[in-house]
Amino acid sequence: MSTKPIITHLFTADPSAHVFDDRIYVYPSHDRDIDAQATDEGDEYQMVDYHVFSMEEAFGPVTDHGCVLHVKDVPWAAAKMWAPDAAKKNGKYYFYFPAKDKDEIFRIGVATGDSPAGPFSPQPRPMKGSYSIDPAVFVDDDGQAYIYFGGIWGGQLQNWVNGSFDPDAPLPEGSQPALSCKMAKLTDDMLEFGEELKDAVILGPDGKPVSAQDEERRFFEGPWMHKYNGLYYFSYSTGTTHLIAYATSESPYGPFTHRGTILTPPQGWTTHHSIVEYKGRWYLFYHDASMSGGINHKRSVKMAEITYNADGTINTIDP
Ligand code: FUB
Repeated sequence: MSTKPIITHLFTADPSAHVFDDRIYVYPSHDRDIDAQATDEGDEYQMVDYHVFSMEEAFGPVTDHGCVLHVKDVPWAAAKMWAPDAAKKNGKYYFYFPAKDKDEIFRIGVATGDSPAGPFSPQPRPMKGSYSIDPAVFVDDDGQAYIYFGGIWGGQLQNWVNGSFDPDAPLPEGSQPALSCKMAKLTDDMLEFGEELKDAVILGPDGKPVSAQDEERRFFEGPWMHKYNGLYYFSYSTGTTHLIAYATSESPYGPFTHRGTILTPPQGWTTHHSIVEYKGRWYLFYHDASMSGGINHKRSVKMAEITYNADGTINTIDP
């Protein structure tokens, strides 16, 4: 496993990796090299644009394709261009990103392009009914695309439990069921939710939805979906316990049974990942704050190979 950042000329985080046209493309957040005060709302993460990166060989040289989208080009967005993702359908590329709108509410936008390396042109409005952060789009073998998204605390997921934005909504506590990541099919044109949003429920060892106090298993932010041997793997950050955990299901809708930890805490507060298959091997992309000496909002993307056991469990990586 490599312990070095794969991108060293910029600070980058939240890497979403995909194989398009026989190359690995990485769609990360672009952390800024600025001084900023950390808050529970994540006010230190003041990103304004995105770059796309690609590589021909795992752990090989990385090409920076430059800035592919800037907040000033998105009519509805004002700030905090956080963790993005990308997808391909019918030869077109779709770039999904969260940003705060002019009322300081997170929404999810889509931008489209003809190349996986961008640039991407944003839709004039965010996805209808979208909120919170960290979109992850999974295209199943039959071509149907699904979006998973959400993040608690600064990601505002807790502010939407009654269908509209409530700035004072409390988080569930103790033995109450934890908040779930949201998910839905996408429309055929990939631009909107194709059905009512649903909960991606995670079940604990007792077969019941995990509770808010189960901070080693409950969803915090940074969802990802991949399929291995016909099984759907839903993985995510546990936030306060800094793990990348995973849970599996026979269906992209879940419920997902918690199976373990993919990545133990890296340096820095946040942890965020993606998983991709390339040339028959599976890779984890993640970030840490080692290149900045531990500054939480100056992170760097890394990669590692992951391996599966015969029972479908993933061997834990200790960064
Ligand atoms: O990069 C900003 C936020 O930090 C992301 O949206 C979260 O997943 C966390 O990594």
